This record gives sequence, C-alpha cells and structure tokens, in this order.
Amino acid sequence: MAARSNKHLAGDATNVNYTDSLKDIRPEPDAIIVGAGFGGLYALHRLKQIGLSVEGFEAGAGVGGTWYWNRYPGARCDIESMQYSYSFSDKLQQEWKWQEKYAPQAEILRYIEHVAERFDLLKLIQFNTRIVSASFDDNLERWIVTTDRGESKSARYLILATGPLSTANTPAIRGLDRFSGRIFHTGAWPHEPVDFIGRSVGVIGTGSSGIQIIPELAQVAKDLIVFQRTPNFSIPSRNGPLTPARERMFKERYKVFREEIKRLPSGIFFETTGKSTEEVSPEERQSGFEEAWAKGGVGFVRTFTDIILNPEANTSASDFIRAKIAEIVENPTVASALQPKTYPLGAKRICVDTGYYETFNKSNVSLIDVSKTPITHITSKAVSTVDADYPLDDIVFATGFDALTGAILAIDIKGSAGRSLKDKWKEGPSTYLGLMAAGFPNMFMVAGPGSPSILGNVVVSIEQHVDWISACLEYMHNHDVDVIDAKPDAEAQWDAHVNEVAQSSLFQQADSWYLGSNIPGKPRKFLAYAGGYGVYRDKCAEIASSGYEGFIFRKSPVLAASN
Ligand code: NA7
Repeated sequence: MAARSNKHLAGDATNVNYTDSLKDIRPEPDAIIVGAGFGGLYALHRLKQIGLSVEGFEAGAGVGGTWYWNRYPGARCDIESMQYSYSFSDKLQQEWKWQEKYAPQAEILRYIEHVAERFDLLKLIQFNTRIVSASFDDNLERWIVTTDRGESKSARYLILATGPLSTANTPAIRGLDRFSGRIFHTGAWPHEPVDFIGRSVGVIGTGSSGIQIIPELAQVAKDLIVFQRTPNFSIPSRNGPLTPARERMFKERYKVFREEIKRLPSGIFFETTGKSTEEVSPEERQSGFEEAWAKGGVGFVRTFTDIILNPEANTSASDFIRAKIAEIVENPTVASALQPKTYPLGAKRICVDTGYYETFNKSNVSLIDVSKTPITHITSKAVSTVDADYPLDDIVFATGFDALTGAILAIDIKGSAGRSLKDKWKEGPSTYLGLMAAGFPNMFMVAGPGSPSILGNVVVSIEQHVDWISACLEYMHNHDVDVIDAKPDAEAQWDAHVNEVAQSSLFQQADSWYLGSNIPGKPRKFLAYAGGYGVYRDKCAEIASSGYEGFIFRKSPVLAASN
C-alpha cells in the first residue's frame, strides 16, 4: 500500500464533528496505540508503514514495557536473546550484537531503545501518560481516550499493547502500610540503584522474579529471608557471553530459522533428542536429562518429546530435578521444602536461574515455608507468620502480576452502546482469537487473553498479532469498509475452544497466574490459548484468507464523510 497516498488510511479526522469537550483537539491520529513495549513499538512501526497516522501513549518515561519496569537485580530473559528479539528487519537482526546468551534487563532495554530510535518511533509517543478510559462513540464511530493528565484524544482504531504481565500484584497483607522499612516490588523497581549491603531483607515470592533476585540479594544482604508459598521447578541457565559460533549459527540462517519457529508450538527453537522416554533405555534417559541439565535452560522440558504429554515421562523429569535439588542444597529440610511435589513439571511456568538452589547453602539465607506457617500480618519492623516474627529492614515483593487482563481492565473501556469491558469479562475474558472482543469495534489487542502469547516466545506472538492487524486494516481499506467487530458466536466458539484445549492440558494441575488464581477474586479461567503457537498462527491466517470469517465489517457513513 502506498503510504499516505490513501485518504482512507491517512489522517481521517479533520472533518469530524466533535463534541464540545473535544473541539480543540487537533490533529487526531488514525490509530492510538497504548503501551510502548515490544508490542506497542512494533504496532507503531507497522501501522505507520501502511500509511496510518499513529500516536502512542506510555505510562513510563521511556520505551521498553516489561524491560522498563522490571529492572531488579538479576532480571533477565529466560529465552535466548537471539530468539527473543524482533525478526521484522533483517538488517536489525544482523547488525545487533547480543552480549550474553540470555540478555539481562539492561541489555534488552538498550535493544528496545535502539529499535525505537532506529525506526524513528520516539516522536510518536507521549510518555509519562497513562490512558485511564477509552470509549467507543457510536455517533462518531471513533474511540475517545482520556489520560491521567486530563487530556482526550480520538482515533478510528484503538490498539491495546498494554502487556500481558504489566500490572504488579502486591498482596493485601494486613499491616503492610505500617511497615517502617523500605518496600519494593520486582515489577516496579526504582530507577536509581538500591543498596542492600548489610541489611535484613525479606523476599516474598519464589516465581521467576524471586528466583532471579534471591541469588543477587544474598550476595549483599546481611540476612535474607525467603518466604516461599509454592516451590517452583528451576533449571540452571548456564548463561554466559554469547559465543561467536552460536551467534554465527543463528545469523547465517536467520531468515530460514525465523520461518521455522513460526511452525513450533512455543515459537522457540530447542535442541532436543527428538525421542520419547519410551524409546530409550533408563540409562539413556538419565544421560539425556544430565546433558540437558548441563546445557541449561527451559529446553530441559523438551529433552524428550513426551515430558509434557505422558505423566510417567513427566514424573521421571520431575524426579530428576528433585534429585538435583537434594544434591545441591546441603540442608535436607531446606532441600525438601524447595522440591515441588504437588504438581507436574510444566504446570506452572518453568524458571531458569543462576545459582538459585546454591544460594540456600549460604549462612545468611533462610527459607520460610509459608504454606506450612502462613504470613499473618506485617508490623512496623517485621513480617509475622503464625509462629514467628522476622525483623526486616526491607521487604521485596516478587509476587507477580495481574496477568493478561490486569492492564486492559485498568482502563475503563466502554464499547458500542456504552458496554463496559469489565462487565463483559466479569466471568473471565472472552475474545475472538485473542485479537478482538465482540461489541468493541475497531479495538485490537496485542498478545491478549485467548492468544498463545505468554505460553511461548512473546515477541514472536507480538509480531504475528501486529502483522495480522495491519493486514486486516489494509483489507478493510481495499474493501472500502470502516468498522470491524468480532461476531458474538465466533467469539463464543473460540472461547469454548480455548477452554477445551486448556482443560486437557497440564496447566489445570497447579494454581498459577495462567489461571488467574494468584489474584484474589479473579475468576478462575485459563487465560491463554494452549493449542500451540504454530496451530494458532495457521488458524489466524486461514481466517484472514477466508475473508475474515467470524468478523463483521461495515461501512460507516460518518467515517466515510470524514475521508
Ligand atoms: P509469579 O510467577 O506469579 O510468582 C509470584 C510468586 O509470589 C509465587 O511464588 C507466589 O506463590 C508468590 N506469592 C503471591 N502472593 C503471595 C502471598 N500472598 N504470600 C506469599 N507468596 C505469594 O510472578 P513472577 O514475577 O515471578 O513471574 C511472572 C512471570 O514473569 C514469569 O512467569 C515469567 O514469564 C516472567 P504461589 O505460587 O502463588 O503460591
């Protein structure tokens, strides 16, 4: 599509008859994009490329999303940087040089900042601005958003790239407001360096974030008390500098490789034996696990093809990890508390660490199993459990996020006829393909609930979503239609399919943020599509090529008049 040559797709708001409150607002973009992380930045770039005028809003002072907020010590990606990166520009992927196999937060943030500068996106974003409401005006057939600065803006399209893990969850523990020490959350970490030297620090939570920060804090704190409710399976990352050979391996066949991973269930390439546990002898099974443990990373779960599918294979992989924990952790009681025993490997997100289990051999580190002795309250100086008080200078919450729906529902979104999204989703989110919600015309979600997004390489999902959305907008232009919505029955069918696939998956066998069970009062519903990224991608492509089956299009007299 010729950029800007096209009236429909370029700056169409000039003749809109604004309501009084909006009459001073000029110019209005074609699309508003909320969020400037991986998703928002690519949406800005792609929509600009097809000739739309775009405007981004970002609550933070800079780009980066997750990698802007989660700047706690030890924060790094658990997917290799050569894979957890954009593929849309071959020049970018060839020129960018990752330093480490698993990039730390600061390196990923530098990369995202580079992308924003390289593609000239910064000038399109209003930073330090949170969108607080978004309503579809049925008369204007436009989205009207308001910000926490009291400003309003309208656009034909609203793109929510608000991030699946961006609303930090701090549990409402009685007395927290009385604590006189410092309080941190890994998901909203301060920008200035924080000194923990010689302090008594408590960490609540042992998910990915806790497992990453605990070894770092243990090196400097006087005492580190870890409050663990549920142990997680963690595999050593074996991180280190990215070797020239590995970099070459990816870069020499990047284009082919990026195509290949689009077919994979998680959008991640793993080196595996390609065999099931049943095809190998017990000795080969053990040596396969040893090799995968020595290699490190979440690919451990793909050592054999049936670990996720066959309970027996899963038990043998889980037993192997439990044995490793017992081998590493010197105190048998602590080792036992760190061993996950109540759910299969993979039912909760598998963590990747650097020296996590070894940390519990340090004399300044204690583990408190709060599943046995729950936290009851916090006093001005301590975290108290049913049987003891733990005096602390600092509390670090590594307690996760209100995943997938948290950031979307933090915006007061009203669709056609004033219907609230919060109300529509009161029993849990329902979407069509994780891309749209029926009754919310021209509103798209990037990596939204009901899509595979967080179950694999989210950057791969983001690119696929944004490409699908931009192709859809081009289709609308070519077919001379202005408004798209999901059909309620198509949404209901997709929702039923998402639930059905989830029911037969491992994910039902543990409480986790995948199910919303980490947030009190959140409906228990599996939040992502577990049928595999490759399958999902094909489904989205098939729907697009069938003329967008399940979506409804219409021409809008008011939008047509403004063209
Ligand atoms: P997670 O994975 O949701 O982990 C949060 C941790 O906090 C987990 O161990 C929870 O225990 C624990 N938690 C939550 N609330 C409490 C209370 N009230 N008391 C004690 N412990 C609590 O979040 P992360 O930030 O680590 O990782 C999120 C994702 O980001 C991760 O999967 C990667 O994709 C990146 P629980 O297991 O609920 O018993």
